[in-house]
Amino acid sequence: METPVAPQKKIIFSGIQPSGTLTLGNYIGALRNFKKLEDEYQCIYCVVDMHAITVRQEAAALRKRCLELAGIYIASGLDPKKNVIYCQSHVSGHAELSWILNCFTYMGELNRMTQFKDKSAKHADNINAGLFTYPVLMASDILLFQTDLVPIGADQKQHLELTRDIAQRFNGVYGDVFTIPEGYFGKVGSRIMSLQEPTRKMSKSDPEDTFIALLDPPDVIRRKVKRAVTDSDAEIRFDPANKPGVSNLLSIIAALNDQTPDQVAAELQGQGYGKLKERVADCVIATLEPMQAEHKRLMADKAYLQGVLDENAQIANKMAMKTLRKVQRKVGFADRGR
Ligand code: ATP
Ligand code: LTN
Repeated sequence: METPVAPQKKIIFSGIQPSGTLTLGNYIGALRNFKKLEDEYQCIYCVVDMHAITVRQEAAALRKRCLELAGIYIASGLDPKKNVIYCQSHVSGHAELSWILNCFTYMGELNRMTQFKDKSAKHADNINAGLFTYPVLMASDILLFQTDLVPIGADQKQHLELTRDIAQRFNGVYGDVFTIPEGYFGKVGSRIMSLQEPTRKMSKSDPEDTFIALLDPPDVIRRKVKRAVTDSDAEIRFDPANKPGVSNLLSIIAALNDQTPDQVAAELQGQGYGKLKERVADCVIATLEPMQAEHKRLMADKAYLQGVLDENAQIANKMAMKTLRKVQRKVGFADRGR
């Protein structure tokens, strides 16, 4: 199994944390876009297990979820012969660059990160330094590969902007070392909301009934959608500020069918919320069922998945080392004898 890296192509990098079962938000906001970019770019997709431990994880469960997430990448249609799919902790360059970039990032910048504020509020008993410097590790992931484009959900925009600031600051001192990356956001669905609290984003580390998991069976999907919070005026209209629940459901259908939420609303004009929810469940199930079948097949062949991760980590490592060595030299670390 050989993953040919095409250096002449522009580079895409993105990562997902193995911090829980992936949600429909992760799929619509990130994963779904990965496949679209597969041919045009050299894509690198990472299982960011080092980011995941900023919140306490059970070791055996985390290990299992890393393999599971690699399986999800492949089951979503990404060809592991074209895309570099690997685990962050297998490439030491992430941690090494992160240390250097920590020294080029200001406390004030990190203090402004909304994800840090949200997560500190959620995990008040464990506000660790890793949670604080999480965005620097993310910047290192991206900059290590001279990434041109980063497909992410809207919640990661602030982290990407910080990445660009750090890169520009570093380049300002040492010359053109890093490529300045751009974000790639889907037109619809870059922020899928919680089914129970539609003013908050759907998140895999929230309670079960707030999200649809990519591996939920059809009856569970129907049940969760049926219980999704809407409103009491019974009009199907896309209006996120005043009708967050209904608008979220419209966005889900729109994203999965490549339509706009207004088009979907027009199609469902005059129908009740029961019909809307039925449409949501049908679309989600039709999208997820084939992926679930493929994922099940892959999970039965752990040796194959392990092989993909091992081989791709070597490729990623080679790519990462080029940037890392250059950065180390620029900042003045001692030369190596050989
Ligand atoms: P956690 O709850 O553990 O913080 P998460 O569900 O937010 O995790 P991540 O692994 O942090 O998921 O995110 C992976 C990718 O999915 C990122 O690009 C992120 O922007 C995107 N994403 C996450 N949640 C949503 C959402 N609700 N809508 C759209 N995109 C999302
Ligand atoms: N921080 C992201 C996950 C992530 C990532 C990255 C995304 C870590 N490293 C590099 C894009 C590029 C998150 O919490 N969703």
